[in-house]
Amino acid sequence: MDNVVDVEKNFNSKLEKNDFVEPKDWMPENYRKHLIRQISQHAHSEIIGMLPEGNWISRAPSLRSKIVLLAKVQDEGGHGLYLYTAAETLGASRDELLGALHTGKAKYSSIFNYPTLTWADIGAVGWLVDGAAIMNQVMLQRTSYGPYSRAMIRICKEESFHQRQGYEIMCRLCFGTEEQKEMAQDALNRWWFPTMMMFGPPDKDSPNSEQAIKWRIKRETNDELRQKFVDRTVAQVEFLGLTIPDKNLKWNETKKGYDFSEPDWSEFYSVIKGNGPCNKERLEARNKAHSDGAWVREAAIAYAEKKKENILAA
Ligand code: BYC
Repeated sequence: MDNVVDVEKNFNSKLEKNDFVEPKDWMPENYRKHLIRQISQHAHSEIIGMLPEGNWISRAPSLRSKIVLLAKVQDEGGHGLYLYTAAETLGASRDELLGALHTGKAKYSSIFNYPTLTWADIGAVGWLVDGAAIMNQVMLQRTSYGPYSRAMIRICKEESFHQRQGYEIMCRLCFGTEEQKEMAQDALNRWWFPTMMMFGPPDKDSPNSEQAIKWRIKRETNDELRQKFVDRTVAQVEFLGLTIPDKNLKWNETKKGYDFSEPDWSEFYSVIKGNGPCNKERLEARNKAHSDGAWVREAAIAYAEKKKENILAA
């Protein structure tokens, strides 16, 4: 058997060479725990993220928009499944992970604790929230853990479609009537700062970033990604003829990027502690969906057992 020094050397050399760490490879216990935390939070975000958008499936303004939204929400469920499966390769069980979500022990993205009040919010979520998610996930395609990276490659392809779905809604509203444009501006006003919070606290207050970068789990920091997001989004806002609700937003020629205001971090910490506008509602809906779906899980297990019996009997 390889000794500890050898396996650790092998692990470090994989990181140096930008090779993937795979489930059967030796890895430090804290690397494994860090990944389970991040991947499972990500999976929870995907399935909780189905709720604010699912809220509008029955009220979408046309058959076309209903079909597109339905497809998007189903994709999010699929993303959750890839990610739970990736976390399972690290030895965490699905029941354990879902248990932590359902009891409120596990975190999921702060953004999904805000309500979707109008159809324009569905546009803003697709455009801004999926846009921010892609910004983060593009770097995660190059994360050091193989199963997470592969899940991300597929997820990113689907997220690009989601971002366009949102931007298309915003275009229709902004080039429609005056009232529609006002609705779009109102949605932008409410979603801008919560979207900025999605990237996590500033680097100086981010306890996990430094180690995550060393292990190449994260390839860019929270602040770097937030800056990239703002720089890319401003032109999209200008095209729509809308205004970003930040009076400090200004092009900075020296840094070749925009200066902008920090979100209210006390609001962020309050939301992730469970005190956002919709935390309670989201957890109740998730718990209900889980218990309502118990018969499906039981039926799937019974079917798999029967199939196994038939194979053994053949
Ligand atoms: N919300 O040290 P930090 C999506 C927590 S959804 C809640 O910087 P890290 C989508 C953080 O967990 C996108 N909690 O942490 C789905 C940590 O707490 P713990 C989801 C947050 O991990 C449907 C503490 O704050 N994407 O795609 O280095 C429809 C300190 O933070 C948040 C992912 O999950 C937050 N916003 O960096 C549409 C991507 N931010 O665990 C779209 C994968 C921070 O120590 N995750 N916290 O108790 C990541 O890249 C990183 O985990 C984060 C945070 C950038 C989110």
